[in-house]
Amino acid sequence: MHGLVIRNTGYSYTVKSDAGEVFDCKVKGNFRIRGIRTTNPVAIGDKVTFVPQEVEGDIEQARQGLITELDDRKNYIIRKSANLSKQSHIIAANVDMCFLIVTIQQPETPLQFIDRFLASAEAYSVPVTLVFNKIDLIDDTWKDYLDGVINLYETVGYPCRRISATTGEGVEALRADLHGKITLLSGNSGVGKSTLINTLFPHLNLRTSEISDAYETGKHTTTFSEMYETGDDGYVIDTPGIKGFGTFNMKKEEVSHYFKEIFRISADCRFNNCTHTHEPHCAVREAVERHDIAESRYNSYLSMLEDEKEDKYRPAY
Ligand SMILES: Nc1nc2c(ncn2[C@@H]2O[C@H](COP(=O)(O)OP(=O)(O)OP(=O)(O)O)[C@@H](O)[C@H]2O)c(=O)[nH]1
Ligand SMILES: [Mg+2]
Ligand SMILES: [Zn+2]
Repeated sequence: MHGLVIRNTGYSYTVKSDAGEVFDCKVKGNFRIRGIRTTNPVAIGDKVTFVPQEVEGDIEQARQGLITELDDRKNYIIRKSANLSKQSHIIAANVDMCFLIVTIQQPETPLQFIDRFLASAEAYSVPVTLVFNKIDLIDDTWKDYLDGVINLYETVGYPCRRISATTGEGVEALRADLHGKITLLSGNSGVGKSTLINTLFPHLNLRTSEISDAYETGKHTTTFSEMYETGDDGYVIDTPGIKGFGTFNMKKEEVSHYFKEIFRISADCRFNNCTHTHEPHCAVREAVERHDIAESRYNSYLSMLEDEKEDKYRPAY
């Protein structure tokens, strides 16, 4: 049989067959995907072939199956796994677009985290919308900063939205984007991914919890990924919050291709293999000096070049 992985609990996968039946599947013993070492050989959004298993006795038990094959992926979002530095984690496969949920306060999302996520999505040309949540918490001191960050990413070429998942402000405007699409929601823990899904689809009633007072960080409330039908042939994928975003398997010379504005300007560098670090007549560094390229974006770019040198995962991102 053939189906779609709609839930990943870490040790089993829920697969919805093409006929609409749901199976609880394991992955066949030594099943490995081509060359990539991942903590999850099968990811949410994967299309798979599976063999239904007979479960003796208990007819109440969920239907079971064994995943034997994985369809080629249209795309995937991958990051370096937090504790196993040589391993990667596929956040989701075959998505049409991403909402990266970010907050300026409670918790504060580092710009470098945003840039790393954007670059990884760019590798497969997956469109990303930056959804700035918790705007109800923004006071005068933070308003200018929020405006500046939004201006930065809109200038680079990413749509930005301002919402409050709790008051509902701006949320309805997102619904049209979701229409007929598979949308991945990602971001740090506590930014309000599950709350946003609840506001859009109240019947789902997903678990959420307050961020910790002491550290203003999320509590990793969502522990596995799940896809929910939006009722118009679309799905939203809720995922566990991620702390850092180590990039995975990116060639040094590719990194600049994934920063839209750096890539555009690099056409004017004197050397066509310019790494924009030390070379003379580097149009990118000149643009940084003129403030045509934001220093934060350039620093993120440099940090990703460093990633490729180091094996270690650095949790600061
Ligand atoms: N003030 C305010 N609080 C919000 C908003 N959106 C979410 N929250 C609160 O933020 C906390 C965390 O929300 P969650 O939806 O659990 O966050 P999450 O991104 O799903 O977190 P993980 O599942 O841990 O990755 C909850 O207490 C929410 O009520 C918002 O727009 N404004
Ligand atoms: Mg959650
Ligand atoms: Zn250059």
